[in-house]
Amino acid sequence: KSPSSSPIQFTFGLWTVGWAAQDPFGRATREALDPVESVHRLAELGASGVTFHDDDLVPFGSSASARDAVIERFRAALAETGMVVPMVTTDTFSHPVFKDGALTSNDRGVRRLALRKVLRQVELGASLGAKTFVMWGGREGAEYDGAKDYKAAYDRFAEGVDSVAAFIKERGYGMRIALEPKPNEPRGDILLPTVGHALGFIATLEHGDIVGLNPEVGHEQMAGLNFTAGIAQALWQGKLFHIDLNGQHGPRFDQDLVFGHGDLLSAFFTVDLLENGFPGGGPRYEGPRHFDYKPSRTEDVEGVWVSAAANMETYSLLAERARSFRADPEVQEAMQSSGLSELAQPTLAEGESPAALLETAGDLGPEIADESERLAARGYGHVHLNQLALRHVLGAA
Ligand code: GLT
Ligand code: MN
Ligand code: MN
Ligand code: MN
Repeated sequence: KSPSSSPIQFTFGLWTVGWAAQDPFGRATREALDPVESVHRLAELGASGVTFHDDDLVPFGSSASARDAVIERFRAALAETGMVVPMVTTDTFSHPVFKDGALTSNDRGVRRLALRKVLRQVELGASLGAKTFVMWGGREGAEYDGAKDYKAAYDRFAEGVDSVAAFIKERGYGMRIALEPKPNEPRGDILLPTVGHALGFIATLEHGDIVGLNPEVGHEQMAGLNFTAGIAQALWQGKLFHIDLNGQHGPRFDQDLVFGHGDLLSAFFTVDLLENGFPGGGPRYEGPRHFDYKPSRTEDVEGVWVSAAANMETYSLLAERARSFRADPEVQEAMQSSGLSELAQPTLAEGESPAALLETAGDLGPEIADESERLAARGYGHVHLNQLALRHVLGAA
């Protein structure tokens, strides 16, 4: 049961354990970590890979030779530990130059600089074997509706993402882009605030075939949305390219808690979907189980590693609970009476047209009232099914 004996592929952003815990009200409570040390410590804890922003690894503004040296040392740590880099991303939000956005800044010079920064990180990611390129538009947005031409902003956002996608294809990197939605923070309102907005946006792109999503638990919950339902739709549309797992207590500032330390039952159903798939089969998530959390400001450096391990332990425990849930005959019976398998059946019969349904299925007058009465009498037993889930989560089944 220990995380290190688990076959599940766990990955962490270097910026997660490496967060020095500065917040808007106070300075850092910990020293910055050496990325090489993070690689070693995470490997010892049982993780299989790390992810990073350009500036997490190579300090912003480094010379070419300094950059090469840092990358060389990092590659050696990867080789020594067997850790992989399945995803990389770009910091287009920290430097003051991005205060009005990166790919959607009102200033064209900023947009061109941002695009260069992103493309250079695509090159580095490809050289390290990354298969996913995350784009989180944290500064793409506004505080005031009058300060942004939203139509032009979406034009520029689409131009930016399509340019990166075209570059990836041209170079033959075989990489896919994963957009990460977030409703607000650091901007008052961020463009592509939710999974749904992002899916709609991707459908308009020229190179949308290699663009999907990197949904984060807390970001959907900040918008009051159901994370499991959101990733389920992304999966259904073949767009769940990557995932950011963490914890959040509903709509408030971004908490980035340990996975499962927010809404535990929601975390259970997320793991159940990721590990066991849809009850009736369908597309599965094959990517790494990636944690994007922040070790709380109260923790010292040892607490950082305790919290990193907690993410993997929680996921593994829930994966085990989700297995026992699906295998329980009582659960299977409850799923049956809930009608889960009936939903897989197409509503129209094979070859039946909507017009034929209208003609043959009977009168819509008094008869539909009787028919509806009969259908409405059914109890679905969804509460019983949910209670069984809760018993499994609590280890009481
Ligand atoms: C930043 C943000 C995260 C994103 C990262 C990728 S950066 O920490 O809060 O949600 O996933 O850019
Ligand atoms: Mn977050
Ligand atoms: Mn994230
Ligand atoms: Mn984050």
